Amino acid sequence: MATPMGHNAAALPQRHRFQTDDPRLEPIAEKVLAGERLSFDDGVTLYRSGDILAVGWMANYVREKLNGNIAYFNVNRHINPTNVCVASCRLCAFGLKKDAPGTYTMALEEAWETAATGYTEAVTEFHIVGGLHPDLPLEYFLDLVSGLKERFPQVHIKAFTMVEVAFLAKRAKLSIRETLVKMKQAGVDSLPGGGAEIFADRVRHIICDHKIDGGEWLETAKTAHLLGLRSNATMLYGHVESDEDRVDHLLRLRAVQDETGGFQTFIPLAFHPANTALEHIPRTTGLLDLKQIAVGRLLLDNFTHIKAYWQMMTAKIAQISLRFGADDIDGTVVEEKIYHEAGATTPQGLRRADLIRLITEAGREPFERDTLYRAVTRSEDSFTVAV
Ligand code: V47
Repeated sequence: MATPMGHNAAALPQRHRFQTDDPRLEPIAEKVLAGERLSFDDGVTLYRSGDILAVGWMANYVREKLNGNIAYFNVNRHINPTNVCVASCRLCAFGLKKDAPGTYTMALEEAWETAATGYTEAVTEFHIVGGLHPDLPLEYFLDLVSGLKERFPQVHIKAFTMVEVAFLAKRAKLSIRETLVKMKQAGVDSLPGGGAEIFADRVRHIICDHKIDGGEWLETAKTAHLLGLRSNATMLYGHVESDEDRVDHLLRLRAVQDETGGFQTFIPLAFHPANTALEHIPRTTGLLDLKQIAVGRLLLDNFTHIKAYWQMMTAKIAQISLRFGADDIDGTVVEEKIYHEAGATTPQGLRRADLIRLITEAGREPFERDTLYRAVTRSEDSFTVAV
């Protein structure tokens, strides 16, 4: 699958002034400057180094080589059709058991109305994910998507994590491939990157025991890619995982990307402990958040984009991360629920102008993209996507 680049006009002169007080980073920097692939041990060394500026410098070097001075954003809306979930993931504050107080499930009309709210900003993407509902059949989700396509034909539908796909396939007694084919026919254009968490079994048993395992997540992603559906990939960090677990996760993503080329963006997600069964774990620090972006950029040499999801890491850290390896800060989002149930204090949405200010102030060039990283050009309230 070709990566939609080609608008890399703002290439910057590369700076070759690597400096560090950590001698273990010297051989890694040599590899980075020579464009060589980093190893498992290099990844662990990067995580363990205290020289965040040197790690960030290397990541920024790669980021500018791939994406010049551009920083991407989009105008999107999240829709979470239900918070009812059969899984009891310790990491999650969003999903609830069917009969618990506070559950909701949108009727189709309600989901379509939610999509229309705030549409005046000319949304180019609906991001749709939700709980694993025991009673909602695959048809509900197919009708939800085809109804959205009918009403908003120009909006890209990025829907259903690999975990939801696998769950719905099982319920419908279909293969993963058959389920994805039906989703694609209904109007799903790509898949979000959620549910990956950390692939290592030891960690999955603790934080999300009821989800598909890491191998199944990767196989589902591969199947989607082979059907021509691109997807994102995430990693949830800052809970019970080790540096080795993080590196293992990144290298397993890199291996699939070598095979399919179907991942668009890597998005590290900081664990938010409030209201979860892991509430005793402290929140991640700004330093770890930046390190995560940088190490992701350095190890995932076959991913074009690294996203600093501002909702998760705060707009302040997302802005700084544009100099630590990130080239994308996600979108307007409009109505985030998953992180806000888990104690996020960021606003539930930002306006287009806010995103542009964050990027410009970081000395980057704002580039409004659609989900496939094509340019969106606007005139007053209409917009077109340049293909
Ligand atoms: O899969 C759930 C994570 C993910 C918590 O693809 C939590 O463009 C932290 O995947 N603390 C959903 N994280 C969000 C997601 C995403 C977000 C933005 C863009 C894209 C994309 C994907 O959030 C879940 C899980 O990994 N999550 N609960 C929590 N308490």
